[in-house]
Amino acid sequence: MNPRLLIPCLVVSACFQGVRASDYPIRPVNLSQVELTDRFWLPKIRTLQEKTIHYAFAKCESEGRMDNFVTAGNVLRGCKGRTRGVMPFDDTDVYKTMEGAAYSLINAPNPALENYIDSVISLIAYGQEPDGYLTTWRTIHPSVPPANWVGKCEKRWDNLAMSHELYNSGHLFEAAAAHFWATGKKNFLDIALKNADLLVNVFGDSTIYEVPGHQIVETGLIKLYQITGKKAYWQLAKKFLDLRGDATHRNIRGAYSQDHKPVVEQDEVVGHAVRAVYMYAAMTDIAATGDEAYRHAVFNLWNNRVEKKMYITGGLGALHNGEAFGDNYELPNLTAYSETCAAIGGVYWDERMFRLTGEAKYIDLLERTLYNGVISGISLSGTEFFYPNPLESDGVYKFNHGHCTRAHWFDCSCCPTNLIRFIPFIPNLIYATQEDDLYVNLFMANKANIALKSGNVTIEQQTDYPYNGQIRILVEPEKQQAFTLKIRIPAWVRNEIPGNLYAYNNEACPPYTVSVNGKKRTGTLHAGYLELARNWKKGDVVELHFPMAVRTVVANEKVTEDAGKYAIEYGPLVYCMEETDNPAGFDGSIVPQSFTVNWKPELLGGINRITEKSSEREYVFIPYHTWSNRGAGKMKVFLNF
Ligand code: FUB
Ligand code: ZN
Repeated sequence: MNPRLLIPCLVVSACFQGVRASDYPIRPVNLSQVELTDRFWLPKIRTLQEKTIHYAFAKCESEGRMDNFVTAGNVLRGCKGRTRGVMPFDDTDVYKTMEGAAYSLINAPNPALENYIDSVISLIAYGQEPDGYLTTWRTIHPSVPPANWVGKCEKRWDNLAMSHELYNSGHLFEAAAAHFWATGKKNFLDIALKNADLLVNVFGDSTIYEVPGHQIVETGLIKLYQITGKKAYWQLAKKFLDLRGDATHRNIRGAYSQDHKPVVEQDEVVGHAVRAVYMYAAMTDIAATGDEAYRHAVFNLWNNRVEKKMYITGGLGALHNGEAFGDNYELPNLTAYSETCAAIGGVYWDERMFRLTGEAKYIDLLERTLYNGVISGISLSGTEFFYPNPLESDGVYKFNHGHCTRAHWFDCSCCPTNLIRFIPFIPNLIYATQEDDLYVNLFMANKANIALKSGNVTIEQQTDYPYNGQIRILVEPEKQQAFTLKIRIPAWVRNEIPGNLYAYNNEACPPYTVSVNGKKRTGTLHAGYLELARNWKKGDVVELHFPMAVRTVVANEKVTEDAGKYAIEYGPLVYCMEETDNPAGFDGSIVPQSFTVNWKPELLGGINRITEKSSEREYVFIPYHTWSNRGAGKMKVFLNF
């Protein structure tokens, strides 16, 4: 970090508020209430806090992303200047890093980082036009975009398909909302509100019918509405959504832009994958306000995603060409795009679908994506990244934007900064509440203070999940109180995978067990949850045992790419085979006969290594998310029978 950027900080009051109660029936338990102690997740979050955030801010400085705000401010004050960087959305890398840094402050207070963020906020304010407009490259020189593909943007909003002006606004809103929730300070939020008010004035009641080129302004506006209660923000978000596919007012752009028909009629996930999932998340926000047409559409879209277009890792978007979804069942392995940002967007969407419905299947998919297709995007060191996340590598093809292994950064660094934005937010996904129902959605060691209608309760999880399936939940209500603990019994424990695209095909995991204070409990699941309703008292203990077994998985026969192949899973983790562990016999068939699981604390940060000993040789498998931490080489998830 550059000390030149440091300015004195104001007093912090952590006031993480979450969303308005009225939007969704179920509320998340905010990460400010959760103290993580987990052996799997805490080191990842710490690495991000201690290394990745600083690394990304330094990149934003050295590559001119910070300077662009200063140059824009100078131009506004009569100087001349030119944009540094190559993307019209370079501003968003600053915003996304700020968002992750803000979330990180909640559980890891860091005055130096907070001062630094404040100094960046002052730069951003300096580069904002007096009426609230904020896209630095256009302020600096509207006819000189940072890349030729952006095209002419002499007038504001004239070329929304390419200019990324509204994408810049969207990430600004998301980051400013996070910063306000994390710190209680309004300095960043004020910049965002000024920009949002400009958008409302320009697009609100106007006859401009164009839609954002890259969605995210919609969820960003809704977050500002959740903070301020200003309905105009919500209305503009809905207007942007409703305008898609509206052929009466303009030339619609087609399926690539999710603009081929009205969103409420869309039933297939199509086009640019990141834009699509951000849009489906926003549509779910609208559905949560009681709009039946939106509700119907998000169910259809989600079903299409899990039944026809999802990688086993939860990854989304099969094609490099256009960073887009392929046709139904088109899921190549070697050339899979599966962009890290799309997986993160998928998690944001799933979390909303859960809060809309209370159904565990959305968290089942969220978990699959989180443990596989999201964290594959970042190296164990925290400073190397995947943009695409293929399911196979020949060790030669440069799938990762010019690299055949992880890269330190990209000209378009959307994925590294999206990981920064998302990973510190993960503790927000563990629990949720609805009156006196307490959902336990994810399993990681932590202690949380949770407010229920009947009173406050402390929940402590002791577990080594996903290394094993043993979980102890200590329940400490303030007083003896009646509530229902809704424990998600993961799909993998029930020998199921959401959608019918993939299926387990070897011997099932043994049945799970649950006990309360040592007494075995059984019961039918409701929407994927085991419901434990009782008068809870201090010292109550719930013990879960989810037996893990090495499972083989086959894809639906319509996925031609995976015909005659199988993948390996253990608990929530998808496994893969890397050449470095298997220098001989990598390309041959492997008969899945007998697997052994061994805990290897020294390998890849600590993993359960799986071996299969066929008659000829031993094969070694590692968790998919840990591949490519030992240099370039071949890798595959799907193996030949
Ligand atoms: O256009 C902004 C971001 O860059 C997209 O979300 C990514 O897919 C990459 O194209
Ligand atoms: Zn990306």
